[in-house]
Amino acid sequence: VNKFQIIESTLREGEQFANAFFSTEKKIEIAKALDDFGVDYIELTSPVASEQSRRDCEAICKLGLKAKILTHIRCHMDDAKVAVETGVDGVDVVIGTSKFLRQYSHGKDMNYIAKSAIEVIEFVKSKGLEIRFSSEDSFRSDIVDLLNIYKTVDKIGVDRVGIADTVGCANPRQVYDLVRSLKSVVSCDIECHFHDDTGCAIGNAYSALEGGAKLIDTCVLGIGERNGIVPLGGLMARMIVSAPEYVKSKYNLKKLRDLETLVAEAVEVNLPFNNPITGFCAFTHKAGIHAKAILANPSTYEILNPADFGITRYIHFANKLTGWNAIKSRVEQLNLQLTDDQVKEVTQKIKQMGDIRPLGIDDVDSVIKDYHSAL
Ligand code: HCA
Ligand code: CU
Repeated sequence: VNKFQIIESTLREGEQFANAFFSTEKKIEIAKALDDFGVDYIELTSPVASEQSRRDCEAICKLGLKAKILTHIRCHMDDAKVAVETGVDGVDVVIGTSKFLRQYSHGKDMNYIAKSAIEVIEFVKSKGLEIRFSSEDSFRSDIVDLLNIYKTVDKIGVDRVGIADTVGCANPRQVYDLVRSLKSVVSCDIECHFHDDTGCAIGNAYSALEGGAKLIDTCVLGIGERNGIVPLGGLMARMIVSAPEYVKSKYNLKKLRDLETLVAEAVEVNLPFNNPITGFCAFTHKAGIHAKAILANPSTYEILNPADFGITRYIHFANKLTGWNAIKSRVEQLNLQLTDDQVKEVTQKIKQMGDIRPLGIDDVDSVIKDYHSAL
């Protein structure tokens, strides 16, 4: 779990998000922001997808970023020949192995898949580039077929093999089991790609790392095909708890909010209210009992420290669930002097008002000030 790496796919999987349309300038801006954040790899849309995709791929390769640049292609020599000319550091190759994809998508059998995989891998390696081989829809593929093809590509020297939960059907236990089985038959690194159709993407990513995978595919805000994949920020939240020193030293966490805002604006969505770390209320404490404990020691009700992400916590005191400790802290912020008994009395007035209607900060402040000046 400790030394995981990130393959950031906002500029590949993320382009498959319903709302995504990235201009060349926007892609460059996002690539630079991802690089500043410290992701290990940036994966780009296939250069054969469109003429613009090819030019953008070349342009991003020329930026001289610290992150390694990958492109993502079908397991086909036509694609591979174009990919190796773009200037990328490596190529991610994928082919469907489930019965669905073999029947309704490319119509090829496992022998054909193995043959074309070997041809493409040997070609990309001969150009001195990194190469990953992945099976699409791995969790609905025959396990014997899967392990055989991975064994074959491992023998000819791929850098990584990938598992993809293309339809988001997998659960954490299945992920753990598949990664363990795969680990017992290959010696290369294992990368995992999880869609979030059933809400398991981050949990699955964590299970994969526990099982011995090394790399996780992410997108900023989790954007991607349908409802997307593992979100970069959510994975950071999970991993800073599990491997705090590694995550804090490796990733520029204070840039997360700007990075998410950049992508949210580019694809015209809001930051989700319940987003880990950057959701508007992610560090807002409301109930009186919580507020009291947070004021005494934030760890009582916080597993993440907002300061690690350059964010401040907020004690929500303008509501009927408030308590006198939260109001006392507001009284101090207002620079007023009240005894504890007086604070308790004014708190009752605020709670009564909060039973009748939603309160704003102004409402609470004027109750406090009126009470104070009537003393
Ligand atoms: C798709 C392909 C993919 C590929 C994942 C990978 C998937 O758009 O269907 O290369 O590992 O989810 O299977 O994104
Ligand atoms: Cu995908």
